[in-house]
Amino acid sequence: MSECTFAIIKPDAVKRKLAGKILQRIEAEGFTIRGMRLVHLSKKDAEGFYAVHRARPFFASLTEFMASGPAVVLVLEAPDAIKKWRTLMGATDPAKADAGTLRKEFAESIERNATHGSDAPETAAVEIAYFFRGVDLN
Ligand code: IDP
Ligand code: MG
Repeated sequence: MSECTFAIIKPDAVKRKLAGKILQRIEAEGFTIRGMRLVHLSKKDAEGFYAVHRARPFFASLTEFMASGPAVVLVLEAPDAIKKWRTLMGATDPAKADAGTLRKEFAESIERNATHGSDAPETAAVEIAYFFRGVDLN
C-alpha cells in the first residue's frame, strides 16, 4: 500500500550544497515528491518539531542546529514509504550507518546527520501537518 512520509534535508546538507544529490537519490529510489519547500525554522519551530526530545541532553544544540539555516521539507510517497525512507537514510549515527545510505555518505556527525524521516504513520501525519497545508500537497 502506498503511503506518505515526512522528510527533511537538514541545514547541514543544504549548506554544503547536497540537496540536489539527495533529491536525486530520492527520485532514483522511486519516491514521488508530493510536497517540497525551503524553510528556515525559528528556534521555536524547531523546538515544536522536536518536542518529543525535550528532555534529551542534546535538545538545545539540536534545535539550534535545525534553526541555523534553510532546510528542505518534503512529503514523499511510495509503497511502505516510512520504512523505505528510514532504510535509505541509514542509522542516526553515520558511524553506524550502512554503506550506501544517505547518512553514511553525507552526514557530518550524529547531530548534523543530513536528513530526517518520520518513524511511524502517526508521527508522519503530525509532521506533514506541521509544515504543509492540504492545498500544498500534490
Ligand atoms: P532519527 O532522526 O534517526 O529518528 P532521533 O533519535 O529521533 O533520530 O533523534 C532526532 C535527531 O536528534 C537526530 O536525527 C539527530 O539530529 C539528533 N540526535 C539524536 N541523538 C543524538 C545524540 O546523541 N547527540 C546529538 N544529537 C543527536
Ligand atoms: Mg526520530
